Amino acid sequence: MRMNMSIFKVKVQVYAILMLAIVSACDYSNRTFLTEAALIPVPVSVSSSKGFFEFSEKTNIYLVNADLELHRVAEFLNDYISPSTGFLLSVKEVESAEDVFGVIFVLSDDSDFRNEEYELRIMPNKVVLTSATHEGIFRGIQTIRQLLPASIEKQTVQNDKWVIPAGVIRDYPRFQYRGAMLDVSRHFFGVEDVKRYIDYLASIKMNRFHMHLTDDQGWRIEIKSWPKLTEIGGQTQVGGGRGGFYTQDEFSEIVRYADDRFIVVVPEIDMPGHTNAALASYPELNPDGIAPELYTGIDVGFSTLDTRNELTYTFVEDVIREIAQLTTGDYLHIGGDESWVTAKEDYIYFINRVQDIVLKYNKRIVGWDEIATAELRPGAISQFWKHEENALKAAQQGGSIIVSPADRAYLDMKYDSTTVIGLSWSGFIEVDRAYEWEPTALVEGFPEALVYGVEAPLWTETIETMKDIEYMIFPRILGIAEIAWSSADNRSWDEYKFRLAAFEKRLSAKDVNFYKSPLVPRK
Ligand code: TNX
Repeated sequence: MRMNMSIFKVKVQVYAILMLAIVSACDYSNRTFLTEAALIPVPVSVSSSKGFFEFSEKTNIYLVNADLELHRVAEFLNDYISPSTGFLLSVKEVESAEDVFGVIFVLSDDSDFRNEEYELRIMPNKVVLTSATHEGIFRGIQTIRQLLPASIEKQTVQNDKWVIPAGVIRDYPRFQYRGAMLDVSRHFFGVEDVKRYIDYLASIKMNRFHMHLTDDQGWRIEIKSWPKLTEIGGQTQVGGGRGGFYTQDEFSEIVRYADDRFIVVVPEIDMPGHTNAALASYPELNPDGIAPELYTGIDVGFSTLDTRNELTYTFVEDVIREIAQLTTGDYLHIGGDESWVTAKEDYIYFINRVQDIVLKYNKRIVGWDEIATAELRPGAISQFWKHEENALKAAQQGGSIIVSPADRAYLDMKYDSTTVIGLSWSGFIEVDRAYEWEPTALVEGFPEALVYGVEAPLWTETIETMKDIEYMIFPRILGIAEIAWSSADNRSWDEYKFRLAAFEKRLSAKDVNFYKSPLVPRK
């Protein structure tokens, strides 16, 4: 009997160990190998070796081939880790990575590196991050940040061991355009909120920030030649609240903040529809000379600029000129969606003329997929959100597309029927649905080479606060970032969901509000 009991005990122990092994095989939180780190987006290649690198207050950051810009980029590592570690790493210039121990950033002239590509070699005595560009170093710093324990995201000093597992990561993006949009018209969000949004994009290696600056409910960017756009058109928002707008100085501050993080701002002036705020500001833009009331509801498709009035083009050119001067990036987004009260031929006439104005100011045209019903000008990019026939029309004209499928990538859609905020016109989008799709396979017959990138839009009819923003974007935006960055064969939901479970600890440590999906296997 005694004998049997002890065999039984041993069996129980063996089962317990086995169970533990199975459970922990799915738990990324205490991983000791680099290949098991819960990185999002998942890198192109990762290999593990023995040991760890440990950060301490004595760790230095060494720069090889330093310039001012590399110094600036290096300080991001301090910015990210100082609050929780209490360390302020000194930054020093050296000739080579050979004889020093610590964190080493190498700006390499190796032409084998693609744009944004980086290599991270982690050894027990040094971490060497190499790239041919400052941008690549910046992306690599995001990886270092994610390799540290989740508590690195806390804003007070933590008593933790700041170790990262040894090995090598080689990494570069799949798509050139990896972005998210924020609608600041339906509800206005101030500069601090926008900066926070930009920080979120930077942390997951996104490089484009699309700002939906104008719509029926509000004009949010100061235009010096047409001041009433914001004086009147910026006064309110959905629900009748205070609204607001960015002065040109504030907008420039946003552009600079994004540039500093290697994120290009894509400004959108939506036209000829979605223009009630402009029409309410200037009676002369209306065919009958009478301004409509400001609008605080959430209907779409009821407003249009007068496409056959020359004053409209004076207005559009003034706006485009000022916006073009304020932005450092290549793009100018002209909207073009849901112009349901513009006659088809007027719409085409308008989009063609506006494209020429954009080109006159040396910007690249971007517009919602409807713009492909007009004659796309060279370099024009159509943003596929809904109409497959428009994506194909763009391709026939040699135009590339950014993919933002409304039933996969729209961050304003409810997760399920119980989600309190959000819309559901394109269905519910659970976290797996936002992750399990392939950008080049959305439209049958669409040439893969013309897919320029991936973007997740956040429309804000029902989104009023930063906490609301966080709840709708997290965690779905992580999946979109991975689709945009990582190679298709490195992705599967069944593996990703465990990385997501680990990543949630980072979001919690950062005090980010997020949707706790029942599909995520947290413990
Ligand atoms: C459609 S997507 C719109 C927006 C709305 C959004 C709400 C697109 C190009 N237009 O005006 O805000 O649906 O989900």
